[in-house]
Amino acid sequence: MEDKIKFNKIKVNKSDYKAILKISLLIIIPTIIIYVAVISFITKTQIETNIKLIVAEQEQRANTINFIIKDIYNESVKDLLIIKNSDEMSSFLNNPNEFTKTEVEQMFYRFASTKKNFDQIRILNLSGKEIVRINNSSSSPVIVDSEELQDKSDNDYFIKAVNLPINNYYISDMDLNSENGVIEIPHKPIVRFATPLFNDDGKLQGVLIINYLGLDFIHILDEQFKDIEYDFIYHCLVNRDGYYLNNEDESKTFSFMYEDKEQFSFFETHPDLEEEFTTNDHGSVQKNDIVYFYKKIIPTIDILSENNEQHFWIFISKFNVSSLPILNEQLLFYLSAVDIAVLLILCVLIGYIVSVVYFRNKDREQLTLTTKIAENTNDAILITESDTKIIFVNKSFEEITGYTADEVIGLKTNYFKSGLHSPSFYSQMWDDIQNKGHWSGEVWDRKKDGLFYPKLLNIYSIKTKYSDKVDKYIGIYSDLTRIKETEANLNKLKNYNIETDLPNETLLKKLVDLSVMNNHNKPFGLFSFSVMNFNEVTFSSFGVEPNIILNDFINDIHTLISKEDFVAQISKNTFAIGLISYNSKKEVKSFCDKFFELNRKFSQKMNNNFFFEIKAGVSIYPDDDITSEGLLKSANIALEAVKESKTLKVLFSSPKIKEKVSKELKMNLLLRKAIENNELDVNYQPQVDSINGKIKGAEALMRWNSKELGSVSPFFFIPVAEKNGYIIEIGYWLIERVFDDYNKIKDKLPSNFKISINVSTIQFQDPDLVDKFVSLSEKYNVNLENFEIEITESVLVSNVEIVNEQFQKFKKLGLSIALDDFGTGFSSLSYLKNLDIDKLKIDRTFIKDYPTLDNGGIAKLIVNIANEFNLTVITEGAENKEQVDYLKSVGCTFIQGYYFSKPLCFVDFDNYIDKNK
Ligand code: G
Ligand code: G
Ligand code: MN
Repeated sequence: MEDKIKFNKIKVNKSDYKAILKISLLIIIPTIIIYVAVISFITKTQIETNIKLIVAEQEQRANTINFIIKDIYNESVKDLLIIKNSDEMSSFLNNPNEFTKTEVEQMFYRFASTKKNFDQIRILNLSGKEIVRINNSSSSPVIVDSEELQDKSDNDYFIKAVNLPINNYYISDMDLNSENGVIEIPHKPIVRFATPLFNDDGKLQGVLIINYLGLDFIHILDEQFKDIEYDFIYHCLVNRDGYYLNNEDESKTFSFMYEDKEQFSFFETHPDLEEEFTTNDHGSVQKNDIVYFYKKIIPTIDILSENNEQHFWIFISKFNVSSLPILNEQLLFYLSAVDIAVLLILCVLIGYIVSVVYFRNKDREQLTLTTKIAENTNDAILITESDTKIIFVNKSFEEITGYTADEVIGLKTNYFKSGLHSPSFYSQMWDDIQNKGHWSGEVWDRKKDGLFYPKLLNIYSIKTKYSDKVDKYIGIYSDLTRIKETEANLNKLKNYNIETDLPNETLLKKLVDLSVMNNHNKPFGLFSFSVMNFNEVTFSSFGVEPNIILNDFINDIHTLISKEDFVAQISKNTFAIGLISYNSKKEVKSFCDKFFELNRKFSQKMNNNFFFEIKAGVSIYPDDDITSEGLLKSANIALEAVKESKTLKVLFSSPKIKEKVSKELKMNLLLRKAIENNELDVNYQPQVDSINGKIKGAEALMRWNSKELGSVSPFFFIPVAEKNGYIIEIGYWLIERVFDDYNKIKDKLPSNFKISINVSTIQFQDPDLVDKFVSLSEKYNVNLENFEIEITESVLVSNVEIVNEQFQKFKKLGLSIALDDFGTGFSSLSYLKNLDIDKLKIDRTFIKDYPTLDNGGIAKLIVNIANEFNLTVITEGAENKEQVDYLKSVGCTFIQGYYFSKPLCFVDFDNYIDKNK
């Protein structure tokens, strides 16, 4: 109807601008404050996260550096021992003469030509004189002439090494090489690996020394940071005492070798950090705006020998918080130019919108109010412009007069004159309206069909807010002949549940719709709940009327809610609560807590005799829907979803839940019949020792061939089964089936053959699982040492001790334990250290892209880690020969993957074994 109202042109004056400015500022100032607050908050948290990320990145790189350097040390010690134990060396030591010496020199020569990092290989005699020496700094090794051999008896490494017992070795700190007592230029950082030499009679003959080119370590460091995107980070490597081994300022590197060394220590310039950096293994410190990360690089952990102190270097990263990329572009208050532009545009926009709304309202203010009233009254209402042209009539007007709005709008009011009143009657009427603003009296008019009728007429004149001129006239009148019906009784029948006197679904919807209308978009909740396992027989056997109990409970609910809220009954055991006064999801959540607390207390009050479980689904206006119908439906879907769960009591509706629920409900129903309908099956994927190609074991993989859905991947149905707890039952089914299958082929299998069974985290927590393994192994007479369980890292989330206790129970039975999908979860090394597992399964992700997109570094690293912790390691997902060869080369010989075989059904698996025995 409003669109039929025509507007006059409005005059604008100064006070309008003032009002607009005032309203605009009232909106703009808080907007700016909120914007600035939000941006600074976001930026601050961003900075904090960035710092954490950067520190984590540094740590990762430092770990890698450490890992690689340690590897080099291990290799070098091995080489030292190979040389020492060589036949040539032995002949020379037992029978030193020119011939055996030449043999040794030749052997050194060969060694040096393959090891470019060995700068020198030397033998020193008992008095510290070099007797054999290979220099390896030019393109090919050089056997040094005897005249050029030097006396090294004063050198630390000689003194340390010559005093070592047999089979021990000494590793020096890294410093610069010197020749004839002078530091060699250009600088050549060296680490010396030395071991004493004994002849077969156990007599000390001299010392073997390898000079390892330390530049290698420096390069590793540089390489780790060459491509890094954080170019504002400063890195350095210092030795135990804080002297620089590597520094962007090269003049400081190794300067401790010279006299003015104090200036070149990191700790000299950062004395407050020395204690922390030298005592802890790693960490980060923030001083003012500078963030430091440090980590000890310990190269020699495995190969410490007597008399050798623990070497360590310290890797240090340092950066200024203000140089973080996000901070670079800030102008003020953490705002960037873009933010300021956005703010300006926002201000202009607000100003514009305020003006538009202001001028619209100015004109419409009264009219909207009156039309609103007009729509909802039984009296006929007619509004005219100041010239008495009709601009609006309401429904009652149409009913009383028989004219439609379209027919009368635009006409003047005198069109309806009956002619029964004199002109003076009308002029008196207009005088009153002009002077007093109001006239009231009985008037006879004509309806459309021509009938005369009496009406009680009130006419008001309405002046504009901004001038004294009459703007509109409003006429209000009742048809005195109309009779009203009373609908009270009918109302009750239609809207209430007769037994409980609670509003029924119809009224619930009306009330919700009313709330939507009156609430001006304030959020509210609709809480639908079902009383489950409400066993009337039990109740009755106690001589109680079940309905009375339920009524009591409903009455108690009323103590939780306010006047605006209401409880309705949807069906016998399903109710809904309109949580109109709960204006956010958070508030509705707090209601849920109170509700279930009430439920618990109520059961207690009844001495737990009449316990009934309640499940609830919740929808929120306007997030889930804006109609009562939709809100109730959403809440009920959530209710259906929560009924499927064993543990959950309440669920909030969401589009995801809606979709998931409908899919899952279907899968749920079908899955429950899967065993019965013979739809489950087990496949076996061989696990192979790639060195000899022999099959060592197999992983049992569940398969579901649903009649309705086709073959469903475990990726989909395992989570559903985990959710409804059915995983336990199908898990038992699988174990039983695997035992049965195993018995059919066991005679062909080696005694150490293992079949691994995936155990989901939910199953793992099942208290009966251990007993079940025992009873099923007895039933099928299998030895559990031929089986393994695979768990994923999510099992490890709970307390390590509890998990280990559970592991012990499995291990006592003979089962071994493998950690599945390693590297994809939170792969914490500390877990590996503390957990009693037998095997690591490297996830497919770490080999699938080798060699095109991935150099296999992580797989190699994990193999090394596994070796370090003495774990068997198997990689899954190798699909081609290249990948298999690579895995072999890094020491992972157990492989499960398509290259050897896909998962096979039992018959095919049986054949595979025959072929690969
Ligand atoms: O074959 P593949 O698509 O088969 O298996 C997919 C995922 O399902 C794997 O992560 C595997 O661990 C898991 N899975 C396969 N069978 C079982 C089973 O019997 N129990 C559990 N818990 N997980 C399984
Ligand atoms: O339980 P787990 O996540 O380890 O399950 C192993 C999964 O890996 C199974 O789905 C199995 O089918 C799959 N798989 C095993 N080998 C290969 C392979 O070589 N290529 C691919 N694409 N998948 C594999
Ligand atoms: Mn697995």
